[in-house]
Amino acid sequence: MASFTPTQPALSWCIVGRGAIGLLASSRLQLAGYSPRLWLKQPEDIELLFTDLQQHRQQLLLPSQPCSEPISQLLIPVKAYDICQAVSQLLPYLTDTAQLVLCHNGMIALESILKQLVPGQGLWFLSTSQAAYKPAVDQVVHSGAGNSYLAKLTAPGEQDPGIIEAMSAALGPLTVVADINPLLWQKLAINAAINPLTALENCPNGQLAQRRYQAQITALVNEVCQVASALGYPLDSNATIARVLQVIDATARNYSSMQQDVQAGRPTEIEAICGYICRQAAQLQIAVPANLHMLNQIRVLTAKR
Ligand code: KPL
Repeated sequence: MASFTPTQPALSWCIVGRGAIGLLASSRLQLAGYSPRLWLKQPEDIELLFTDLQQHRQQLLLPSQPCSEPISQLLIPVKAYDICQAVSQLLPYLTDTAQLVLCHNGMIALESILKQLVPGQGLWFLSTSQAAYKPAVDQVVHSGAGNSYLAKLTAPGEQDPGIIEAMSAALGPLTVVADINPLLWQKLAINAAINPLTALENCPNGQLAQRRYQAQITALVNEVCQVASALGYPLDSNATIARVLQVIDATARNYSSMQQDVQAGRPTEIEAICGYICRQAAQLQIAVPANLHMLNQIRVLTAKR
């Protein structure tokens, strides 16, 4: 079992929560020589069985972040609806030059986070298609090879190369981009097409390759492309549908995060995905019936549970 030894501040990372992507990132960081520490509701060190893409299993010990130590590098791979609370809770522990990396599905109001930071602190966004799941609370499996995109949302700074290197180790292969918005809209289209449908059908992503889902997927994606384009992020419908089908194929045996949330009785990210699309569309006076239908269906399904 790999054990924790305190190292240089540049190698220490605080990771929020115990979600599958956070545990994947923590495991990969530790195996690359970093010192990841978990920020949990109930602080405890976690013994974790990590299975990598080659089915190689390793037992790791992930320590919890001590409240007494300031945090200079923070990865926040939590659900969209938990981010603001997580940031507010961690603010008192952040150094004046702390770097925060958000990583979530859907869209949130970033302004509310930006205005809580002091000028030396940096905010980043990482969008990933790496797939992971937790077969048990103390296990994480890296189940699908994806890639990640990273953008800095605040002004460039001295620590940037270190952050890029760490995030490559955590969730790479990594591409650094200047503007994350076009990628966020593409990811939003993928999540709007796959997540609610798989949650409603209670099926793995691969089932959506069947012909009977084609019309719904096309309608969902067309609407997202229309809204994105109206907001200044041109998104081609055919190319985006092709990308959705690629993701369905590449993650055929995986269950989407929303399917897993619904099955586990957890809140879903529907408000940050179809809800966000509907709100933007309403302001632009664009009709998005397919996304509205998904939003309402998931609301009904989760209210029942
Ligand atoms: O991001 C995903 C999710 O499940 O949230 C996809 C890409 C749909 C993979 O399952």
